[in-house]
Amino acid sequence: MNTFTLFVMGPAGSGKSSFVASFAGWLENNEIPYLTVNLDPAAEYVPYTPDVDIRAYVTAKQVMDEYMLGPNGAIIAAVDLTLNFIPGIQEEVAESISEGYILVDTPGQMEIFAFRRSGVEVVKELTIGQGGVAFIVDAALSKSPPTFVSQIFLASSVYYRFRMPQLNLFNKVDLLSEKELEEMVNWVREPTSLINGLEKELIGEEMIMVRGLLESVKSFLESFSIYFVSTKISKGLDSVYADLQKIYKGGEDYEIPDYMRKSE
Ligand SMILES: Nc1nc2c(ncn2[C@@H]2O[C@H](COP(=O)(O)OP(=O)(O)O)[C@@H](O)[C@H]2O)c(=O)[nH]1
Ligand SMILES: [Mg+2]
Repeated sequence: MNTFTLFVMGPAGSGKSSFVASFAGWLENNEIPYLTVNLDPAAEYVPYTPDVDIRAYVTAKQVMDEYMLGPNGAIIAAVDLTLNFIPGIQEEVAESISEGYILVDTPGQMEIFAFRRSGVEVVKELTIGQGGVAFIVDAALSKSPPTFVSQIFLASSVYYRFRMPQLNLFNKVDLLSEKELEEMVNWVREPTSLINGLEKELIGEEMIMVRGLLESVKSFLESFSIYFVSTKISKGLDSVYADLQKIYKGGEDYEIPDYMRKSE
């Protein structure tokens, strides 16, 4: 089937739902067929109208009342319960789209989705046609070398979990000064500058512990696609959309190493 299922993942509040809304708007303007799927059972508000919605099957609130769980336990249980509703969701999706994009918005708390077995199962079952991940983090929380590196670790852990083509977006660049953004862009272009910045903050033993890890950050930065965007002011999104289109058009013949290369 000529569809591209894009799973939008990232920490709570990084802008996953905003990205889905913004990409859906772009697809609409470009007359490219798409379908939006909300998989967040705890969402109270989403900035688009989901075509398929897990909340029609289960909500965190229902689970909280029914099983007398607290908010975190309820979200975990609701995400695990999602597996039971996969056939229904698959049917809804298949009935509504035969080509174009399936944009899947994932639960607010990424660890509940990305790092639990149910999340991996859901992704496997709901990938129709080509699959991919848009991993979104908050650029305003990544301004120093240590915080930037921790986001890269998060991105790589998601990559190793799902092993799908992954675009990594630093969102909310509208909250950065020009100088802060320039510095971040430079860390990606010249990972050595990031490593040097980090080394300055580390002392003796810490340095020995992380030296090997820094090498892996460097290779991640050298081989993965990283974008600096703002869904709020629609900045930097064109190259994300263009690269997604390349993956979509390439279909199954598209070789993973190619589309994971850094875009210049
Ligand atoms: N300043 C700024 N705020 C943003 C941007 N994208 C999203 N937000 C805000 O960040 C908050 C969380 O966004 P949301 O899309 O709900 O995040 P999610 O939890 O990852 O789905 C909301 O208040 C959004 O309005 C952006 O590019 N810039
Ligand atoms: Mg959301």
